Amino acid sequence: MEVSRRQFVKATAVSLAMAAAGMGTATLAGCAPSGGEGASGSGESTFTSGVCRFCGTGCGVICEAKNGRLVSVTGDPDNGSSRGLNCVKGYYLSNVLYGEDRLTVPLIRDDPYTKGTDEGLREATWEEALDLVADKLKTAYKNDVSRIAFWGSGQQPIAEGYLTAKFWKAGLLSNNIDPNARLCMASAVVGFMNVFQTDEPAGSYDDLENADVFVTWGANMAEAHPVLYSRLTAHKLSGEGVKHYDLTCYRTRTSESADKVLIFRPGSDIAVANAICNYLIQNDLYDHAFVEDHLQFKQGTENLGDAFDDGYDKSEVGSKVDAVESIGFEDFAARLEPYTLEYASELSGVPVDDIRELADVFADPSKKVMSLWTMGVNQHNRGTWMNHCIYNIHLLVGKIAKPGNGPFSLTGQPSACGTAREVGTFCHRLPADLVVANPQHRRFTEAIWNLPEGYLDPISKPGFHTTKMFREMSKGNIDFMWTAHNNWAVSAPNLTRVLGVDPAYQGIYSTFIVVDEVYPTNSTRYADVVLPAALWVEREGQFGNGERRTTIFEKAVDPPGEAKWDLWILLQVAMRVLEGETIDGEDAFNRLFGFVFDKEKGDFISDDEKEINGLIWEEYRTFSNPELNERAQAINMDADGTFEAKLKMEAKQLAPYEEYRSAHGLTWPVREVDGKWLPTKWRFANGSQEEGFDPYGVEKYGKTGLANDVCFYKAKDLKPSVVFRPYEPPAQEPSEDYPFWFSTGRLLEHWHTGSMTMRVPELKRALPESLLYMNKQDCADLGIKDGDTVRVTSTYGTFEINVSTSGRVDPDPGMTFAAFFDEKRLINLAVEDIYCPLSKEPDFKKTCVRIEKA
Ligand SMILES: Nc1nc2c(c(=O)[nH]1)N[C@H]1C(S)=C(S)[C@@H](COP(=O)(O)OP(=O)(O)OC[C@H]3O[C@@H](n4cnc5c(=O)[nH]c(N)nc54)[C@H](O)[C@@H]3O)O[C@H]1N2
Ligand SMILES: Nc1nc2c(c(=O)[nH]1)N[C@H]1C(S)=C(S)[C@@H](COP(=O)(O)OP(=O)(O)OC[C@H]3O[C@@H](n4cnc5c(=O)[nH]c(N)nc54)[C@H](O)[C@@H]3O)O[C@H]1N2
Ligand code: SF4
Ligand SMILES: [Mo]
Repeated sequence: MEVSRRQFVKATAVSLAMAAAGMGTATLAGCAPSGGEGASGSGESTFTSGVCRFCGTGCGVICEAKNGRLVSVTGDPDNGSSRGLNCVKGYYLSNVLYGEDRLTVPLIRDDPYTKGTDEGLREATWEEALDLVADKLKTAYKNDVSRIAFWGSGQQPIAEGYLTAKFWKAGLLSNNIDPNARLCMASAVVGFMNVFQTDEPAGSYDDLENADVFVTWGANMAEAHPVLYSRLTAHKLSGEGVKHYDLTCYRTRTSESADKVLIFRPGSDIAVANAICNYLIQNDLYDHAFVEDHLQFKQGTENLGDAFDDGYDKSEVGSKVDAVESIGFEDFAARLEPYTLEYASELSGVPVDDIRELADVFADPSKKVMSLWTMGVNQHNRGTWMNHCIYNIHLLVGKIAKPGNGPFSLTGQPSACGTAREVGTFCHRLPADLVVANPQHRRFTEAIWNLPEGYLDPISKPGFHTTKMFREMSKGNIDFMWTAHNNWAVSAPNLTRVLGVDPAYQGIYSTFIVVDEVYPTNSTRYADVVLPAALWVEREGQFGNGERRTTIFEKAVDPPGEAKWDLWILLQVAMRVLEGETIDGEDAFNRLFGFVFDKEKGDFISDDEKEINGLIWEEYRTFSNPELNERAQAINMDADGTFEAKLKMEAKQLAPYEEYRSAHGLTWPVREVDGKWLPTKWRFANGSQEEGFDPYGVEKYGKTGLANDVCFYKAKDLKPSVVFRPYEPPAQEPSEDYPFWFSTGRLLEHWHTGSMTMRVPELKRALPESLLYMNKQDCADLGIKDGDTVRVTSTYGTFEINVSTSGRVDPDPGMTFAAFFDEKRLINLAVEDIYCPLSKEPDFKKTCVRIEKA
């Protein structure tokens, strides 16, 4: 036993050391091939397949359990997204389950004024806790349905997110449900919908082995998508002249392996992208045939000002931020003209020659280019616009939807795509790409949910998006808030306001807050009821990753103590809240959830979680495969003229549940060819399904012979939109009082708020606290040494943190960075909650601060 455990520790120590050492090439990103041996012992090992709990890379894993305990997690070579690799977080996944202070019994707070302290929570039975939660929810929703809210997550498994949305939207007729993905992917989503009228990237991770040039536009892949980064660097090292340009606001580990690092002033990325487009047009370097065959041009509302909720959305400009009008190619070119290389250089600080070099890369027809971006682009006061700007470049040169050629928006969370985006846990969405504001979309949803026509009409207006939800809570306008799979009391912007540190906003004390959690967190410190949840493979679930791959994680072990599957918790509450309610004379709960949950028994209809998940999947799948549902087929998809273009649900087919298990994950659209369910790697690229291409455009529209042999079959008029978006400045810029940029994000060892990874001793030791990374000269000017504690203050709030000039994040003068994994340093007390007016995603990257020695 000791020997193999030692071997395991040794193997993982190597990858951890690589991670901690801050080095930047493939294996050094902290990636290792399938890893350690399990702890041995007398019991038999059982092996289950799954997908990592952490980032949107979605690495496949094999879990080994012994004597009821998860003993090892290794890379799954059969998973197409990761091919056997895991990073250091994946390597330590089994330990994430076994922190000493797992929540194992429900907790109730009797005195709301103990919120925010370590006192006040007492143990309770499930019966008492569920009755209390249901009673509070029922009273609140009967009283005023606009005063309840659910805050979900891109870490919610698909089936759980689907039924949560169904309960909230159909059970309670409330749209006040939004996921943490609003803080993360919302700008990417709105960008996709505006440009292609369908969400999620056309390409796949296989582009990483097919590109000649990589451009990262605000993505620290070495820390945040380490396995994808190792595929990128491995391809770069293959000796085929592959290049990488890293556009960033500060040097990171990702910059270390780049051929060229272009450091730009925060927010000036739009000017750089526009200058590239302008250069391509002025020098006649764009793809004429592609422009002619595939593109339409637009411009939208401009001069958007600064968005945050108290008033902005209803203001004159706020109410028309989505408006666009068609323009001609010439108009588009004319709008771009001011964006000379010199002007962009002046705004961004990037040398003219560097911008030209990058533009020439896009112009070169012999180079396949893959653009990658994450939160630098999305968490941006013009985040949706910057997504547009990247598409504009790729579309002008036709470098899209072909192996190695792709604008690839990286997903952060394991199921931000699969759950938040695909099943409709946003306040404005329904499952699949449907939206609540569209009556035909509601009819279609009613058909699948077996609801009478018009039942969902009371929800025809979107509910509160995340920032509004928390701002309304802080004002005392939310009576009941339920959160799961997130830790908002650390991750939400402007915590000074949310947590009631600002005496003007004390709503948190009057809101009844329910938190489903696995560990005590800062959010549970503010909860009135804490419900202990099963963690990851303590139940079966599914995640949908950044390349549209849906993967099942199988149950490997039982949850500890009385901890329960989140779905069980949801349905127990739903059963109690909907007691006595009917739909068309039928019991409402049975109508909505009877297919999986037996009210008489007070539990699922079966103990087999595979069966329960399969049943939910099959219902959800009918949204994309309407041929499976007669009622759905009867809905006239063309009734409002836009529905057909928007919907074409069959274009996003999903396979039967068990296919995902046997395939270890499949990328949608998954189509049946000769009895086999085949995934798609390159959406819109005409070609055979067997080879991972997408025959749908040709089958449906007979569109062949167009430039690059692609068909954007979801786009209106089959043409994606190139939308002109001007440079507009960040909400705050450095001033005498607040002279530093404060940018925030993550580092390899820790996941988000650290609630899981800070409980893994090896990961905690490797990076025990969050540090403020600063430029050495700035430190010298302020008389600060490494390790000194400083006070960081913005117009929003203030916190203390220790300083580092180690260079792991290496900012130029005037720039600073910290990660948000450390509950003891609540950096979001000072982070602004100004958001992109189109996507409502907050800008976590550009708060201005002053720094003083504490
Ligand atoms: N280790 C680890 N990995 C993770 C996570 C984690 O918590 N830990 N979380 C996952 C999640 S949910 C997410 S969303 C991803 C995030 O992944 P990333 O977005 O890669 O990581 P961040 O640290 O948030 O952002 C850093 C990047 O933002 C850029 N940036 C800052 N300001 C600007 C700007 O004005 N414009 C542009 N274009 N770029 C700018 C910086 O240059 C830098 O490249 O990571 C995922 N992976
Ligand atoms: N300053 C700053 N703030 C940011 C960002 C930033 O870049 N800078 N990025 C934003 C982004 S992109 C994101 S995605 C968010 C992420 O922010 P959050 O999602 O709020 O943070 P997490 O730590 O991922 O919270 C997930 C919680 O779920 C718990 N958990 C784990 N498994 C389960 C389970 O099965 N059931 C239940 N009920 N709970 C479980 C974990 O213990 C953990 O506390 O943060 C945002 N906040
Ligand atoms: S954290 Fe991301 S890169 Fe690391 S193993 Fe998990 S999914 Fe893969
Ligand atoms: Mo995220």
